[in-house]
Amino acid sequence: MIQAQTSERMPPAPPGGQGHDLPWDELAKTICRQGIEQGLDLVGIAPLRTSSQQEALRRHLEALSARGFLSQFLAGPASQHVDAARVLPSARSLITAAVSYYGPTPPLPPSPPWRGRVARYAWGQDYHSLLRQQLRQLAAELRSLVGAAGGDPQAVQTEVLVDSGMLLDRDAAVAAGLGWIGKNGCLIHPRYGSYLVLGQIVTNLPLPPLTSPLPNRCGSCHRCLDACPTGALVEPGILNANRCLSEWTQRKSLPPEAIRRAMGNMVFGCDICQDVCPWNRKARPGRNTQLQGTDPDVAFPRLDELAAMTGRLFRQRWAGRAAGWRGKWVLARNALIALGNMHAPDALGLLQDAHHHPNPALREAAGCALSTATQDEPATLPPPLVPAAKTPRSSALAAETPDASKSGEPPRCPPLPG
Ligand code: B12
Ligand code: SF4
Ligand code: SF4
Repeated sequence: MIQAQTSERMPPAPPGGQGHDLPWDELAKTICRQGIEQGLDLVGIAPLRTSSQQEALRRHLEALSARGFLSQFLAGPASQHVDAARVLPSARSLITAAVSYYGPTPPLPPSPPWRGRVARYAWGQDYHSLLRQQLRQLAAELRSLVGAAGGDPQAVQTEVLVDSGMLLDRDAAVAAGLGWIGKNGCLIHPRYGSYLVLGQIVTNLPLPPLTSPLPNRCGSCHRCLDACPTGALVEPGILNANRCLSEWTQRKSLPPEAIRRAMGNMVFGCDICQDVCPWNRKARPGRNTQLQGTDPDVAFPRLDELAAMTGRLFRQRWAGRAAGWRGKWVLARNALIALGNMHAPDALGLLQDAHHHPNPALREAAGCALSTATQDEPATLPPPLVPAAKTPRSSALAAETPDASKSGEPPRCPPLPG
């Protein structure tokens, strides 16, 4: 739990403002409380990285880049992602927030018809719009608070970031004491687990941090490293995005065969390294129920429908969710791959039709899926979702998880180039 601690009064005032005497400590506590009242699950204040910390992160990112581990979705040079002043030149602190998308799992419909699997963070409403809206509201509250404390609200500068191509949201969340980076690379909070989405407000107010960073509590556990079907978690906390199923289900280029096989029935994102994590087994559900999907046709979509999706179905079901951002063809392509992996006999006709589809990406995927479906044994599917468990928190890390990696070991990919 985040606990407020006393800190020094922080001079100087925001540039151009009149508020050099403002009680920054009080303001920091009040704004965090207001964020919680407004519906955010966790709110904290992060100091800006010092120049030596920036340098360390830049070197870390460059080393990952040199190993080919960075995501295609993190564009731009490493230096772009380390310095908040590139986003807001007057930046003095970050208000960081997390919202949980954890909730009940919709019932898995019987299969066939063949069902795919979508990562949990895409089951509900698109988190970007919800979190941005909540953070903008919080930024407006901040202005009012400064005004009420005798400062100049006009001098308050803010930039809201959610999943931006600029700063790293996990980095800010760690610095604000919202959690630690687990061996699966995700930010984990002791109560909420890791099914969290993150955002931040960069501001010119010198707000002091209210808590220190949390210690890493992974202990000797390594379930996520063992469960990842592609070996993408190359070291604790280090992800090779070039091997990650989440990355490949979102790229527009066709995944290599080893990745396609490892996808099993996954059609968007991947939750395996989170589903096996003991910290998620007793995670507290989030308060923003809009982020928790209840529709089994979204969490476990019919693959035949997805593969032959109309524009109308895409707009109705997917466009307002995180799974829609790469467009209709990427989801349809993933559904074709999944149908091939599942050796669905009644899907062969659909794959053959798709092999003549006007879209070359779908033609190519259908060709590959046909060859998988007709030549090989069915792919072992990734472990099923681990239900919210009864393991007591105190012994969660020590207890053995009765997860599916025991009953059906997921396939490991042969080495990939790079
Ligand atoms: C590109 C991207 C991806 C890529 C690559 C992810 C990666 N780990 O490299 C792909 C598509 C694979 C991906 C997958 C997922 N993502 Co994503 N992704 C992003 C994005 C846009 C950038 C992240 C990135 O590339 N960072 C670079 C890597 C190297 O750093 P990092 O992971 O951010 O974390 C830190 C560690 O590397 C740490 N560190 C570790 N060792 C060391 C050593 C030194 C010396 C230093 C200085 C630092 C350091 O430093 C970094 C900062 O603290 C962020 C949004 C954002 N703008 O931050 C979301 C984000 C990280 N993703 C998010 C989510 C929800 C997911 C998925 C769970 C979605 C899913 N179910 O499929 C998976 C999780 C996969 C996993 N195990 O990490 C959330 C994270 C939630 C959480 N609890 O952590 C974010 C923050 C989006 C959001 N705003 O909520 N994602
Ligand atoms: S388990 Fe899935 S999301 Fe996690 S690192 Fe492996 S492939 Fe990526
Ligand atoms: S599965 Fe275990 S090692 Fe992996 S993030 Fe969770 S606690 Fe840490």
